[in-house]
Amino acid sequence: MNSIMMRRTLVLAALAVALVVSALSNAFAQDTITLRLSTPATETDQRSVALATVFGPAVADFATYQPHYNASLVAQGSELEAIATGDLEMSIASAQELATFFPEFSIFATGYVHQDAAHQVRVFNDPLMDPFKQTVEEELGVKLLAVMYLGRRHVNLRFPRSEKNIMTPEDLAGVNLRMPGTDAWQFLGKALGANPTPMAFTEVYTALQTGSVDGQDNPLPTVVDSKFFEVTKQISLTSHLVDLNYVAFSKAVWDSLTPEQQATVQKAAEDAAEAGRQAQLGLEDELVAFLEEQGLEIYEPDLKAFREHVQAQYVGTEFAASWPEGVLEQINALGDN
Ligand code: KDO
Repeated sequence: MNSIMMRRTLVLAALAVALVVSALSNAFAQDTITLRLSTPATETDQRSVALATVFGPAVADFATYQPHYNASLVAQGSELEAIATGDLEMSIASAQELATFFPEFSIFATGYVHQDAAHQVRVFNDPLMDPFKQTVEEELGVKLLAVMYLGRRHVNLRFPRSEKNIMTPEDLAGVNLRMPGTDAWQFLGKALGANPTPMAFTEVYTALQTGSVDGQDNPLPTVVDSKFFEVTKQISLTSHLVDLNYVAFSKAVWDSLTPEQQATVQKAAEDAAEAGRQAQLGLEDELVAFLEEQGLEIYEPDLKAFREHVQAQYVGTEFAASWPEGVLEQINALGDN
């Protein structure tokens, strides 16, 4: 090979190496995306802890997980819209919030439908969920990655049992019960027999302390984590909603990821949801004793009376009318009993 050919071969080889190096450097230099999450939950809430300790590290190669707690970045109930407009990438969404956009989601926010955490997982992973997920992706630009366990919601009041003994829905007549702001929540408050007051989660402690509300409803882990037990006297274990959240993720960001990165994000969300679920379940088992030590009276009401009354309130409502044919039966079939 003469010197000219030799030189040409060397130049082409150098170009090929440069091309590979630049391609590799681009791949590594790909901007790390920032995943801002906004939640009204505290930093110590088990769902927050699970996302920070499981999800964040799992995606760290290509994304920076950036949580904002106590609704410090986006007001509670406005997160989904913020994701849709590109002002947020993640949230711990509720079926009640989704129901403000898509009424059919109220089926997952209906009292006494989900039976327990495992039932929630079976429902979320069942094909019945596909049209719900698809609608949210196509119309809101939000991907629901996993279902999180918030816990069994109970009625938690400022009064001792001697003043207000909550055994049946009739006992809640006239009780000013704080419920989250959306229609599905307010309806649940009424279905329980109470007078619901809409209020953001971050205002609940002060409202209980000052007496501007008579009570609130949240699972035991939340009652402890947000210290509601300091300003309340009793918990009637109504279990009126085995409550859930969804790990909500920006579809636009999802579509910008490689298939490998998408698989990593999906698994990280599922692993975080499972870690948070086990933590919440563990707390629910042990917190009755802790709360009784704090002086709260904790007791089981007439669950049959509550279940029958609450479920009867949904019959014939616009919520029930929005439920796709047969879905409630499919959800019930996925339950244990
Ligand atoms: C609440 O405002 O009572 C609620 O429990 C509603 C849930 O959907 C969820 O928003 C939750 O607050 C927050 O995650 C704080 O725990």
